[in-house]
Amino acid sequence: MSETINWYPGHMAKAKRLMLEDMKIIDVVVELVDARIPYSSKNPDIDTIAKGKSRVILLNKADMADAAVTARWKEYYENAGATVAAINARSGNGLRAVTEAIQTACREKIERDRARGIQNRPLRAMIVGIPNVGKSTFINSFAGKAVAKTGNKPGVTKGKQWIRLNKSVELLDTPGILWPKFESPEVGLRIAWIGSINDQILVTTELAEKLLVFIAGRYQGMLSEHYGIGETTEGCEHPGTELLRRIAERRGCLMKGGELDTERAAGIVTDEFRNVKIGQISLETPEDIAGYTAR
Ligand SMILES: Nc1nc2c(ncn2[C@@H]2O[C@H](COP(=O)(O)OP(=O)(O)OP(=O)(O)O)[C@@H](O)[C@H]2O)c(=O)[nH]1
Ligand SMILES: [Mg+2]
Repeated sequence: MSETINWYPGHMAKAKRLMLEDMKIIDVVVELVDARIPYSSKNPDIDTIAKGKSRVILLNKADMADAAVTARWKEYYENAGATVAAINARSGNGLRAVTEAIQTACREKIERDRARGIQNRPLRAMIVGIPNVGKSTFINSFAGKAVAKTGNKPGVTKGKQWIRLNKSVELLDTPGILWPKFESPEVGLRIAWIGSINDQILVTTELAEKLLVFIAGRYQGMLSEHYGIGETTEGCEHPGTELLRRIAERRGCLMKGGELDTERAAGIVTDEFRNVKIGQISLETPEDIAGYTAR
């Protein structure tokens, strides 16, 4: 992995062009971000694409994040004037608030229609977000049936797809897109941690080591509780490597010659983090992004 992770294949540039074209017939843009990284998973390009449109921000996968931090993010975006809801698209938790959020965001438009004598024209919502954030899962839960394809890896949805929810709302599912250049290595790192960048282009051990250092620093006691390892790395030149080695030892990750298989341990850490086995972890707070461009 180079200093800055970058992943912007051609199909994402194309998807972005198509989204711009569709914007003409869209009433509201529903933006899904990952509740564990509500800033880093928010595509700055959407601000340009959705210019002038009503917006709703959904903090998805709230079940995986630290609830106290999610509450602060909700407040953060509300203070910035957005309509926000924290949800779990998989279980359907929080979805009832979404209908209301969409109606609130579209209130002006509904009133305009009414003034012109247009009645019951369905609201058209475009569902956008980075790869693997849960767009298709959200659509299925919201629709109450499996209409969109989902999967736990980035790039499942290939083209756009309209889904008619009921008489009053139509949804457009879109492929997940990233942007050409992440503003900092941290943003790229966080997006990689949650699994929105194809793992094949990343170095698992480096990602896992950095994740362990983050968790040991911010969620003290969590690693020792889950892995039964000591967390102090005072005096260690490479704290992340040290933590990963301790986990490899505890989990019996050994290579043929008896050496520690840290690559296998890194795979375990990544999987267990992404399956919320280690704990509910938020990877950034509003303070962490102070000094970054607002979005
Ligand atoms: N725990 C949890 N898992 C979720 C939630 N929402 C989605 N997922 C899981 O996240 C993975 C990705 O979901 P998708 O709906 O395919 O994501 P997508 O945004 O459509 O992804 P692309 O089409 O690749 O851009 C799946 O394994 C879902 O089951 C949630 O709220 N909580
Ligand atoms: Mg999808």
